[in-house]
Amino acid sequence: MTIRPHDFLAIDSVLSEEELAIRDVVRAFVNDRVLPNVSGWYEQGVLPRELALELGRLGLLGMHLHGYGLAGASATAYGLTCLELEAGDSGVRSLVSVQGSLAMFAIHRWGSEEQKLRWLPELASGEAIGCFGLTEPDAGSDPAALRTQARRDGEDWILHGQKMWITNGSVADVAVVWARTTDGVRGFLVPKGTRGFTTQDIHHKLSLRASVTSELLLDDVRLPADALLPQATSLKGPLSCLNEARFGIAWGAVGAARACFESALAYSQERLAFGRPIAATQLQQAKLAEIATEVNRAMVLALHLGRLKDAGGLVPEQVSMGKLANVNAALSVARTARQILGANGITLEYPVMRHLSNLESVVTYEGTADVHALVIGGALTGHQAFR
Ligand code: TGC
Ligand code: FAD
Repeated sequence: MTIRPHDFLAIDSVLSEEELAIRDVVRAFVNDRVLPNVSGWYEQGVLPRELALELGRLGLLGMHLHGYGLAGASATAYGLTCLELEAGDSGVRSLVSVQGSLAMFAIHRWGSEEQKLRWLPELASGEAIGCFGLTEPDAGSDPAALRTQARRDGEDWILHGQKMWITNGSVADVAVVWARTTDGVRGFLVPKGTRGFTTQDIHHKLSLRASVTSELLLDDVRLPADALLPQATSLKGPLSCLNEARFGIAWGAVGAARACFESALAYSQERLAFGRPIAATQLQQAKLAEIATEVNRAMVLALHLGRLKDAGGLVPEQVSMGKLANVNAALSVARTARQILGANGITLEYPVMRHLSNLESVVTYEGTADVHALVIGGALTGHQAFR
């Protein structure tokens, strides 16, 4: 067997035909639809809404969930999808993560039958967009400190508070909002246009620019009794959803890293310095060897988590290890790749700086690197060090 630079550890040989087929469909979509446009979207700070419809047509929204017309794909197939989407841009993977793993998963796992029938098919098709409101201005890593309140008024609920940094916020047709009640943290489905519910986009971002990020403002929003997600009765509700999205990020980060590696490898062959390709120098080869190793190691880890999840044996602490390790690896790959590209590496002509910049959001959202280190530390020592 000969070495293939783009698949050094021959990972393709351990993927099933179905997994490879799904991977190839998503890769083709990213090549045709995302890569030719993403630098423009990034510069303008937009992500076209119709992308959700196209992703829906491919069956990628909520693809790992069962029933309600959803694909019921394996966790590994979902992971490969996140990888390929994030090789395009973290913002595109975020759209799919938030839709499928946060909004749809919350409804699928914790919703009533009526809520599932009302929202899941529309969200799967991309005709409706969902968002997930957990973080607040004063409660990020510590969602137990959230202040948004839900109080009863007869049969109705009244929601009051503010959510911050919410992906898809202003474009969402339904927001999953987590709020404090006298019975603990509960989840509510808030449709767009509900009186008292407004959104405001967060501008001037230098990271994840091809993604909508918003504030949600809830000013005594009146909701009927059936807006409550009946099965989620504590913080475990939203945290279980995060677990799903973090799994996708552990894979997605490999895609961002791979794109940076491939860009640096190609550039190193073309760029001449001192009369020869920089790829022929020992220093650049050492860098290429280091980042290729990181990409492959991250892939092996992601695949292992996928196989564990498909076998029903993945626990949140293992997901934390995957998210921590693979996002840190991707950041390191992106930084090294950017240096290989020299001055060209700081422009949008190449994908590397865009990925590097995106990864600063990815390392922060869905639990910061510190939070995941503390989750792992707690599992190792038996001592919780958060509080
Ligand atoms: P703690 O007492 O540990 O847990 C409360 C209850 O939740 C359960 N639990 C989990 N269940 C499933 N998956 C997980 N990962 C879970 N973590 C905890 C736990 O078993 C317990 O259940 P029960 O039955 O005993 O009540 O809670 P804590 O308040 O001490 O907090 C622990 C900590 C710090 C790990 C947690 O708060 C945390 O994960 N903080 C980080 C917050 C975070 O990640 N926010 C992300 C917001 S969404 C987002 O960023 C979207 S980005 C867009 C994109 O994905 O693209
Ligand atoms: P803080 O919690 O204030 O942390 C600040 C620093 O302190 C970090 O370095 C952190 O690691 C550290 N720290 C905190 N606690 C400890 C501790 N106990 N010990 C040591 N260090 C600690 N949220 C949503 O709910 N939905 C979304 O869709 C969503 N999308 C996002 C999109 C983007 C682009 C971004 C950037 C964020 C998004 N978020 C979303 C919010 C994200 O989940 C939070 O930013 C993240 O959880 C961290 O919270 P924070 O920013 O308030 O940081």
